[in-house]
Amino acid sequence: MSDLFNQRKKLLQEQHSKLIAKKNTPEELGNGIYKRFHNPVVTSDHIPLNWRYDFNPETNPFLMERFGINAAFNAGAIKVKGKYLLVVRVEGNDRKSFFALAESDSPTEGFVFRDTPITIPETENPDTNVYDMRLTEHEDGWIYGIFCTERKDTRVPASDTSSAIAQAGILRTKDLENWERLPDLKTNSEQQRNVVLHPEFVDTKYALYTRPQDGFIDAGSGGGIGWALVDSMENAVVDNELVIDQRVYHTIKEVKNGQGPAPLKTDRGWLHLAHGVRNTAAGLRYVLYMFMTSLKEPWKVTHRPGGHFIAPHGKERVGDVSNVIFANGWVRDDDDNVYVYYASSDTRMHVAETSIAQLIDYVVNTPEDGLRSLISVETINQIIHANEVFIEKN
Ligand code: M1P
Repeated sequence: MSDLFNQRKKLLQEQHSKLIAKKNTPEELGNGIYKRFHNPVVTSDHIPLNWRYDFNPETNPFLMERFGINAAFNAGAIKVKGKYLLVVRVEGNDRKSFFALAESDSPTEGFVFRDTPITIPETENPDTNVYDMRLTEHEDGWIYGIFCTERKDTRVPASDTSSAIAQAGILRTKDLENWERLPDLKTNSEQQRNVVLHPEFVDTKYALYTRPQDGFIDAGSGGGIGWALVDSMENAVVDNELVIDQRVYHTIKEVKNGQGPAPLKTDRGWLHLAHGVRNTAAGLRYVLYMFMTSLKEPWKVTHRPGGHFIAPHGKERVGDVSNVIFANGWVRDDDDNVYVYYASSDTRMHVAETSIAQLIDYVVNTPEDGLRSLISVETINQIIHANEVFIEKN
């Protein structure tokens, strides 16, 4: 074994261990709604070294990376038996995404990947790419993982090597080790992404949040967060989709939107986290927003706080696909703290800490988007006026 090999091996292992052991601290002040943590919780550097390197000095004398990892982002999240579990979208340098489970005893640091990535069985129609799993602990006793399965659009001319069709793949598991692949969701929509299973039966049926769209990127005449009921998850067929949260002109969800993780049940209603997309001269901008739906009728929106909940900030703004915040996982802890696991710029995972009480307050008391500049000014004036008795002028 050469000195070079040994030196590199030692350094790689030291740096990896140091990264995993790194402490994470919350920002001091925050906005009162949540606190971001300073360090990302999972990055491509967290991926185990033995997935990336051949440690045989005979076959890899330079100790080169053999399978590069480009990004670790858009993770589904769940807490099981005291462990915080992230089903991370890991993307290789070859652009293919796959899922891998990282776990920790802490919600905010120390995430370690299990020994191997998750092997997702294919259907008779092989997936080219799989990503963005939403985990739902359903009252039927299964944990479902609904993800996007992407395949080449074979109807286009041979010269078109980028058109794709996205649909919803369905998995279920009891232990997060053994995953059963069910048939893909069937809908009348040309494309589907951001499909999420509601955790409870609704009128004895499974309920899904969908995102019908015409094209792979463009929502076209589709778009909006849809609501659909299916009889079974073993053969999930959607006949009707009702759009419950539309795209709206000159808002943070003007171009498209999509449900984040499964909603959280509270005594005031279902808390929803979603992403909204708008266009800018610098390209699309993805932010998170929230809304609340009725407990008894989860397809009816009761509260719509205006604007974004989390937007790209500081270093989060730059990455593989810059100016993107995306979330498909959160964990409600036993003490009603909530950990929002969000990805920045399709590159890395972060966490923000809040609570059910804060989220309800935010959703119920944040003014709705007035859709016109004048309404924004009137809303601020109302706040100023109401504050007059409480604070001195500055
Ligand atoms: O690149 C930003 C995001 O783009 C897609 O989101 P949407 O379906 O709303 O367009 C997804 O590919 C997502 O994974 C990605 O983070």
